Amino acid sequence: MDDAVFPSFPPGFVWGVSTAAYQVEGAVDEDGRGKSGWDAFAAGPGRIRDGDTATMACDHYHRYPEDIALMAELGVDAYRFSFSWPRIQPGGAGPVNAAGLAFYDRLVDGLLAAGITPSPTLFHWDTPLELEQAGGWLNRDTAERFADYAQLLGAHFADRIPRWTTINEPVSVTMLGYGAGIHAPGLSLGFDALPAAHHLLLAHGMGVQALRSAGAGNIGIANNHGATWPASRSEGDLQAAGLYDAIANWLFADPILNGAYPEALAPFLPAVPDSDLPTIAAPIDWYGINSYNPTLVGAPRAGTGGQIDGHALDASLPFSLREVEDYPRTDFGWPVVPEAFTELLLGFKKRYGNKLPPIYITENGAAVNDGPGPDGRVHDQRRIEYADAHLRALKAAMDAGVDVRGYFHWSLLDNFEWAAGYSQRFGLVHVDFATQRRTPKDSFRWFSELIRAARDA
Ligand code: GBH
Repeated sequence: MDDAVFPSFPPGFVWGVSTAAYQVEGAVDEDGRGKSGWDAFAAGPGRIRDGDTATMACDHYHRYPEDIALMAELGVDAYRFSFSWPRIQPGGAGPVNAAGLAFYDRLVDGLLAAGITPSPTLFHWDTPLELEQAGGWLNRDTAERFADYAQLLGAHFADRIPRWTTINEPVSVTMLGYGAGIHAPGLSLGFDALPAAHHLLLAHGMGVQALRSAGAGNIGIANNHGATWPASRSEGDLQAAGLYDAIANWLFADPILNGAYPEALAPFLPAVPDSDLPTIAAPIDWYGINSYNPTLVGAPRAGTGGQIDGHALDASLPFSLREVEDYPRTDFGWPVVPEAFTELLLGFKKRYGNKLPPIYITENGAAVNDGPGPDGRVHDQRRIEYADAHLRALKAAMDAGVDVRGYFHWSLLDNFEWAAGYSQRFGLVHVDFATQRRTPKDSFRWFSELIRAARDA
């Protein structure tokens, strides 16, 4: 912890850690799990750094008791994991796969026995392959299938699960999966990916309704957000940054919190039935924000759309992503800008006012790739600095009136970082992927002390 006294958080503030099924479970061929679009995508050549796959990942499917014990030692109140849809419904529809569901029974019961609140997400990107092959999120039917899946999980777990998240980051699925071809299913449709955004939002709203009808409550979504900074005050840069901001942030928040799409996107959005908007705006109990860094955006440049994590973007886009300069960077190259986190949260309060439900930070963290040193310990000081600064920035926003109820660090474990494979480590716990040995890092001890101090305060 920093020398400065750590700010106090309100009593009952929820401290947690996050993971996602495809990134940690492994066991992709066990107990009747169906394939997901990510299995197919990762198997293709050149998709994942070093040709990595999630076949084994952290073997959380078998090692969850050890991982629950680590969380108990860490002292978190809650664990945000995700259900694997193809484990529950192998083809994305129809009857439940009992053996797959039984894994989550064991996980949920183990968490409850350890005094940790299960806080699952229904969908964190592992679309059942059969649905993907039928068009995936470009196909409206996928939202209907998602509602069935939500209903089934709600009915099974309502009495044991007190906090639910529908979907993780529709923006990343839309932009990285269908827009830029960096994630599954690997389509590069540019603006033609926007129907996927609508169907993901529709699935969220239908999922909220299905969960409630099944008796489940305390429901939110986890949306990725980051401040958008224009590259300069020039007209062209301001305009491009405004458009990017509308797409990356408000496209995914306005329909949920405000019942309408941003005006600026009208020229790009598909025609949709009027009745979809009230469904998307189905009342939620809280709003989840995943946030890592701000993005610098400028007018298009000849020949380049800029890049995301080393992947080139299409030069025909009406904006180009630039590098935020003059700040430290994580090992992933992402800028470390805590004040942009405060700015983002204040921006939400300003944009939605009283319509903004309580917020949970459902993800925040940093890729810091240090491994065990000669002393066997992992001195990931830069992760501690990142988390410390972002928690202070969060507290600053709370002091300015933003109602934030909890913070989930991404992640408990080093894990399968999508297109970056195992090259980027976000865990409080180091994982040696050859042996599956877990080593709590210095940040684990830091976070654990912080949680205990916050609780005693
Ligand atoms: C989260 O994604 C994921 O939920 C999690 O699974 C992942 O491991 C973690 O963060 C760390 O990466 O989407 O085109 O508008 C955050 C990934 C990537 C989301 C960049 C926002 C911005 C560009 N972020 N993305 S775009």
